[in-house]
Amino acid sequence: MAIINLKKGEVQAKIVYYGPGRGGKTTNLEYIYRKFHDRIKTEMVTIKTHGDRTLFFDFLPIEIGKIKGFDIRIQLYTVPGQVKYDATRRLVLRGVDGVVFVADSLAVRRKENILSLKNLADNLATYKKSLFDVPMVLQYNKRDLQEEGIPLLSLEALEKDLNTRLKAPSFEASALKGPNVVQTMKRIIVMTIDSLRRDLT
Ligand SMILES: Nc1nc2c(ncn2[C@@H]2O[C@H](COP(=O)(O)OP(=O)(O)OP(=O)(O)O)[C@@H](O)[C@H]2O)c(=O)[nH]1
Ligand SMILES: [Mg+2]
Repeated sequence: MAIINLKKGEVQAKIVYYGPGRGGKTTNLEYIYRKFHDRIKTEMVTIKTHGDRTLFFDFLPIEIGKIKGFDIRIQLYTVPGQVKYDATRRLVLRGVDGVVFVADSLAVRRKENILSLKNLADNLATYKKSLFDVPMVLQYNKRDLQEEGIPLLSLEALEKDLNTRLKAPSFEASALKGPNVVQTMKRIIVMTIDSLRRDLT
């Protein structure tokens, strides 16, 4: 839940990166952390990893300055994507204001993307929310692997599988190399703040 302090003119919003295991959620936050180092006052918090698998969550707070007179603080989180950590995913989703769904473009991960989006819908439902009322951006990650000749899902296939009903803004990205990582984040921040503003008025 966003924390809105009218007296101090502060808004704090929670954005969660969700998606299948190994899809690149943690890599998104690592890229953002490197890129905006000067604006991020604390270290990126990575709570428990085994190898590069997230076991609990990552947390990255950023201050993005003023929008309409309000100081905006954004907290970025990632969930652990592995199927077995469902209880943790649900916990991290508590009070979410916006979601980035990071899909894995690898052709072999098609089913995992679809199941993870379904899992997001189920977990939002436990908080009486739906995919359709939480601001959401889709990111089709790992597009850089195209150059390596690795079979990827086409943009059309990803849109058909994941975005036919949602019709959310979507970005082809590479969390590893950087294209569209910041654009993804900016879009979800704008959508989230817009939706909070609507709630405020
Ligand atoms: N080539 C390429 N590799 C990527 C990209 N994004 C992530 N990876 C790699 O994919 C692996 C998994 O990335 P993570 O960011 O740890 O994935 P995650 O979604 O956080 O995974 P969980 O924590 O298990 O849910 C790592 O080896 C990353 O380096 C990308 O855009 N391109
Ligand atoms: Mg991770």
